[in-house]
Amino acid sequence: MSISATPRRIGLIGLGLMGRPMAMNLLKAGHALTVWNRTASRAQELVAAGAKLAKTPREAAAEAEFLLTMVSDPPALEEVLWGHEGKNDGALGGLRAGSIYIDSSTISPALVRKIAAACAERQVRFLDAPVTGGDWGAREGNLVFMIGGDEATLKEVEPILGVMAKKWFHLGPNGAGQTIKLAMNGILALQVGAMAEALALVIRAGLRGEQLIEVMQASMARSGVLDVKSPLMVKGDFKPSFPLRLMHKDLGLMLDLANQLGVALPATAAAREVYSYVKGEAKEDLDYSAVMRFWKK
Ligand code: NA7
Repeated sequence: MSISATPRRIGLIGLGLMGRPMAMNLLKAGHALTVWNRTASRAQELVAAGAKLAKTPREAAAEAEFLLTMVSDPPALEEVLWGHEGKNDGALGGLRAGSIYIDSSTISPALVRKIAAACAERQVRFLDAPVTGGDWGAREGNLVFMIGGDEATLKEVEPILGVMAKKWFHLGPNGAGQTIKLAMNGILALQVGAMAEALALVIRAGLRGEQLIEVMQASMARSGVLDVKSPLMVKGDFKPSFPLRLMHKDLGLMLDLANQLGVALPATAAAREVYSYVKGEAKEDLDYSAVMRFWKK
């Protein structure tokens, strides 16, 4: 879905694994980009490529026609948006009436609604727009956005999304994007967790993990995520593409939402226990496929 873009003034907050390559693609497409990151040194490469570095989230938002945020979790986003007491440094305070704010962090639908209300007070249009595709998708401009919010606003941001994504879905009002994203990550966590369990069994039985992978790839059990993750799980290569700490966060957000809605998710709850254990034991940042380590004790 690549669309050629007229240069726009864009602010981008959050230069982690995902935000950095997304920002680089926006710069390469010719947009005027102002970035802010809590750890300023992570902006070096982008500044060298032409981005302006803001001193505060508020400053990153102040000139922006479009503001994007890509931070780790709900507390991080609240800090960035509402700022620190007495400092007047939050991004919301900087946003101009008429601008569009797009959040691509994975957060709760409840926080989405709080942000939507704060934006409405300021005549700012807001989309929840979490993504899937990992850091590879972010680098290649191949992300998939899941959008909640007004359809006419989405139309306006499509030229910008087209720089970062191959596809996007309009899923309903604010919160719909996050709800679908949490449900999808629940499936990924369970699939990878199930693969880890099956590999543990096969290997303990004296067979090779590769045998299970080969058969699975020729069967109905085949899936994109398992094609990518299972060979790395057998090798024990857990370099983070989607960090386990973030998958653990998403399982928590999914269970909170299920609790609010009165839906029982027993398999998700069990999976979260396993991810919690591995997260607690890990000394370094690992990919979520490291859930495999639960069976390597
Ligand atoms: P990363 O690589 O962990 O990056 C997280 C970003 O969030 C990074 O820029 C962090 O800044 C920033 N962050 C974290 N806590 C805060 C606080 N308290 N205040 C301001 N900024 C903060 O995550 P990804 O890029 O892989 O993922 C981003 C989102 O997409 C996440 O919701 C995923 O679930 C999906 P730092 O550089 O550490 O100073």
